[in-house]
Amino acid sequence: MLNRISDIEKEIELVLVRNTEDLENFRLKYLSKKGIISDLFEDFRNVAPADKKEVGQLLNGLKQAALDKYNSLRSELADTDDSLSGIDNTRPGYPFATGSRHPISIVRNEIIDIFSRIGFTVSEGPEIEDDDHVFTKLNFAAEHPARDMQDTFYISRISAEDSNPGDILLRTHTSSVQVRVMQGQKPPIRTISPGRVFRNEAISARAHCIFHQVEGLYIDENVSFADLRQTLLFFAREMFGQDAQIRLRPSYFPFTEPSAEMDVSCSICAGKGCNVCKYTGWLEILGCGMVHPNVLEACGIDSRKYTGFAFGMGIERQAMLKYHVNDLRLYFENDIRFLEQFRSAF
Ligand code: 2NM
Repeated sequence: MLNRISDIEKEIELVLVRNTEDLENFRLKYLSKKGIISDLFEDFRNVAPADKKEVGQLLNGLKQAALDKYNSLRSELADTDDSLSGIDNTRPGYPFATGSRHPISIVRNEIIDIFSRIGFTVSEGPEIEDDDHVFTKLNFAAEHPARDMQDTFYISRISAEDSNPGDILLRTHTSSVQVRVMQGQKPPIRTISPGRVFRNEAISARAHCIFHQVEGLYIDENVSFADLRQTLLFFAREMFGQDAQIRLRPSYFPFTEPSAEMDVSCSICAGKGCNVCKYTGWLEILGCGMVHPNVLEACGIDSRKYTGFAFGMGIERQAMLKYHVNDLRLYFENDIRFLEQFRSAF
């Protein structure tokens, strides 16, 4: 009897099941009323009284081992067999809560995409810059008001005597990146530089001390104002629709001559006049001009051989026009109720 019990115990340990049928066969063979263990309990009556205690313990142990084995086989099967787990594996999954891109990123990517299609590369540069790349090489006069502490965040100011490379500051525009491109590359140059810029301004619905720009630069032989106009018309139509009209108004920037500001016909009222365009029918979208010969020369480009045009735009402003956002601060607060509204392929 003792040998029989230990043989069965070993046999049970080795049992494997592939499906519910195997599992049921295991139960019938060992644990049912007509099963092996029941039979052993029948035989137990004939065991000599002196041995009853020892055999009884072993027999109870065997029964418990068989029950444990049964339960563990059952739960193993439940992982793969739906009818045992109670889980419906054919049910569609819950959708993942995916995020959405920030509107500034969406619009930046869109601008990059438009200019990439006509041969512009993307260049990047440092946000912490020096006075030379942000102002001096861009034809800003020594006393230009933009250099003032009121407008620019200075990190360290170096005395005028050792002014090379000069003060360290946060760039106020990404033209500094284009200075670096002109210094490092020979024309033809066709590049845009998207990035963050910093200006010491009081925060309001219309101004922020950090914002995003895309500036563009095109330099080659015989580049004309007509090239500038046609390039920016292409941009305006890709960005605001094929019906968009543009107009250029004379303006002034230290780094371009002549300079202009560009308006696009209001896409909301189709030029009829609404509160977005303040009843003018036009929206101001960017500044531009022919690169000043002083800038070309300062960056090592021969201004008798080459000409070029440049332009700059604020991404926040483009996004405001595109999405009818009326307060700049929404872009920086990261309130998900605002951000969740921007679902896009970009
Ligand atoms: C603007 C308007 C006009 C500009 C100029 C240059 C550079 F580096 F080539 F001189 N980059 N960007 C530029 C010209 C920027 O922003 C309103």
